[in-house]
Amino acid sequence: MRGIEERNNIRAGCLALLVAGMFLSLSASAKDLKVTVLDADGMPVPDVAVYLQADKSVALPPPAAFAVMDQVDTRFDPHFLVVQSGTEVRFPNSDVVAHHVYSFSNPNDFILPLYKGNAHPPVTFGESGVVILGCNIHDQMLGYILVVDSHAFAKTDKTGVAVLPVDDVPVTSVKIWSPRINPKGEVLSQVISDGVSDNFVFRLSGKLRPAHDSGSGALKWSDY
Ligand SMILES: [Cu+2]
Repeated sequence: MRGIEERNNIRAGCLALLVAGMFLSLSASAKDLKVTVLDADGMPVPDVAVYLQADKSVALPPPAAFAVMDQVDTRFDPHFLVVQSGTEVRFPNSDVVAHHVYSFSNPNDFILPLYKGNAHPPVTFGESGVVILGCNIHDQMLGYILVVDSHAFAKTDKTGVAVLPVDDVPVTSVKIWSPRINPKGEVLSQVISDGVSDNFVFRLSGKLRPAHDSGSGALKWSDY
């Protein structure tokens, strides 16, 4: 009897997945905010940070307990991390070789001298801004942490879409950033007005930098 119930549950689950897939584009509830990033040709741009700028007078909910910027195959993994200001970021080195991780990005600069594994305590990033990561041993290693004064953030998926949950925290604008759009850290912004659309589209007019690891033309540490 139990087996039949389980099979029925599995069937119901599969059906739910199918339905969810069919209506994926409509899955954003009325409380969600959908942001689409397109390039100058109208093609979707993945891996763009999208976040809601809260009213400065409002205290944000506390950040997540921690985030992880790993090092795998002599690369930062993920290449690009978004965290709320005040978040502790762990920098494990999962490689066999040692790395010497650092950033010169003021005021979030730091150094983790040559290490493997979890030799160093986490780094807390207290100020918003772009933190450009490098390794003193491997010049090709380049990564980013975007620190935001925001509790609502995501990255666009391969369709160029990010869906952000909207709660009771008053927000004033929606912002985007990617090293492919502006390596130095300037963000693009659209004002959020009361009662307006929950769909925002950023159509980029400028030429995008090639994606990381895409070969010639991609940003390198030496570009900074
Ligand atoms: Cu290294």
